[in-house]
Amino acid sequence: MKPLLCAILLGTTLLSSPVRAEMPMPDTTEVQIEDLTISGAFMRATLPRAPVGGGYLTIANHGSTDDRLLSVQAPIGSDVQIHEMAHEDGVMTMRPLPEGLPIPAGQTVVLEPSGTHLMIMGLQDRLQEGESYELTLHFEHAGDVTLPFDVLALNARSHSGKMAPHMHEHMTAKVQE
Ligand SMILES: [Cu+2]
Repeated sequence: MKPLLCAILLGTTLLSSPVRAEMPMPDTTEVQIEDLTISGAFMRATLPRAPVGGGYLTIANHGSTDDRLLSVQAPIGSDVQIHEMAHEDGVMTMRPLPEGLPIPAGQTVVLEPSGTHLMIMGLQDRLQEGESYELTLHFEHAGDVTLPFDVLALNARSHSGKMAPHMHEHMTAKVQE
């Protein structure tokens, strides 16, 4: 529903020539870069010919300096946008954050279905459950980090199996809002 809405709103084209990077599931999806801990990264599987896919992760900033997720690159899309959800005339819509996503000092930012998310535009191939793709995140202060995003079920809500218990609690709380 939301990826479709996104496609309608933003209008994307399908590219041919699939470039697929299949790799074994990593032992852990928790990655540390400078003061940031990144965990629970996943994408949702897509239907055939879906032009966009959703990516989700949790970013904790343990430092005393605000950071910002400036941009993201994916090997399977023409572009990755950082989207936030907003109410407009009583309808939930998504819109890009052109200045990036703030990761305030001492806070944890959760990108999740129905919330802020990564939108992989111009998907070159269907995202199939069980695959994993490496996405590169560019942070203003922490720099660049490349980490695997496992492709989970079409309706997956979190990568809970690999998340720290307190993260899972946090996400559950958010989902119930
Ligand atoms: Cu979106």
